[in-house]
Amino acid sequence: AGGVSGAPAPFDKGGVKIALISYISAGDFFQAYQAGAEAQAKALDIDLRVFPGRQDAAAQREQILQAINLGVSAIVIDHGLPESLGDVVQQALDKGIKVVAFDVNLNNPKIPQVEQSDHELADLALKQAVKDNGSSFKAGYVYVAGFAPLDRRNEVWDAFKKQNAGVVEKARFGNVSDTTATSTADQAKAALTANPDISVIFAPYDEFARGVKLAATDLGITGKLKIYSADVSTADIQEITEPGSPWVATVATNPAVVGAVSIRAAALQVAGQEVPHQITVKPTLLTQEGLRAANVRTIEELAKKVPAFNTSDAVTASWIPDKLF
Ligand code: SR1
Repeated sequence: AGGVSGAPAPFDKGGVKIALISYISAGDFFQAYQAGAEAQAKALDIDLRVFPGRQDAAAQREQILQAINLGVSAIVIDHGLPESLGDVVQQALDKGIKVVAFDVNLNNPKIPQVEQSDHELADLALKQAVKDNGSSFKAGYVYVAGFAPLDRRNEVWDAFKKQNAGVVEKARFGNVSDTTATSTADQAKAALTANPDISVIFAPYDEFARGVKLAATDLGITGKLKIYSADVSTADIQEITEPGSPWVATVATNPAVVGAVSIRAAALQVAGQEVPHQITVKPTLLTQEGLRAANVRTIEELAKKVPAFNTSDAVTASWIPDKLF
C-alpha cells in the first residue's frame, strides 16, 4: 500500500480497511455497483472487504459484526432490512466506525444516505408511459414492499394513479430473490393471462422488467404490451433494443457510479471531512427509440454518448481520484 499523494490521513499511507456489505449481490445492478465501489476503492488504495449479499437478514447482521471485528474504519451497507440492522449498526458507530447506507433507511443522523432520486426516476418513467399511451390505460405493476428504493418509487405510483383516474391497476405482483427475473416471469404470466386488457407494465427494477418481458414473449403478446422500468446494464440495452421488444423505456443511473459515490462518502468521513446527510445520484430517461437511434449497444457506448452517465459530482474532493471508468 502506497497511499494517495496529497490525501489527508489515513489515505496518505493507504491500506485503509472498508467493508462493503450487501443484501443482494445477484443481478446486473448489484454487480455493477460492486465493480464501481471496487474501482473507487482501488483508486484510493483502500483495502476493500466485500461481503456478498444472500438476501438473508441474519447473514447481513453477522457480516456487520465480522467487519467490526476486522477493525474496519468504515462500513458501506448496500440495501437490507432496517429493522434487522439498527442495533449492529449502532455497535459499529459506538466503536467509531463510519457508516454509509445505500438504499436502506437507517434513520440515523450520523449515517449518510445514498440514493438515486427514486421519486424523479419513477416520475420520468411514468411521464414517458403517458407520452406513449395517453393517461387512460390498464396497467400491471411490479412491486415488493420493504425495499427503500421500491417503496419510494411506489409513493410516486400511488400519487400518479390518484392524478390519472383513467389509469387502472389491474394486477400487482413481484418477487425479490436470487431468481427475481424468472420468479417474476411466472407471476407475470398468470397476471397477464388473467388480465388480457393490460397494455402497460410499470416494473421499476430491471430484473422485474426482464421477467415481464420473458412472460410476454412466452405468451406471444409482445406486440400489445409496453414495459417501463428502472436501471440499465449492457444486457438490458440489448433486451430493450432488440426487434419487437416490449421494453420501451427505462430510467437509470450508472450503478458503478453509485458504488463509487458510496465509497467516497465513507472515505470522506474517515478523513474527518463533511458529508451531506442525503447524497443523490440523478437518473436519466433512456427510451428504446433513443437508444436505437444513437446505436447504443453497451453501457460503455451509453457513457460515451451521455457523459453525465459516467460520473457524479456527489461527495468529491480534490484528493479523491474520480475518473474511474
Ligand atoms: C430490490 S431493490 C432493487 C433496486 O435497488 C436499486 O435501487 C436498483 O435501482 C434496483 O432497481
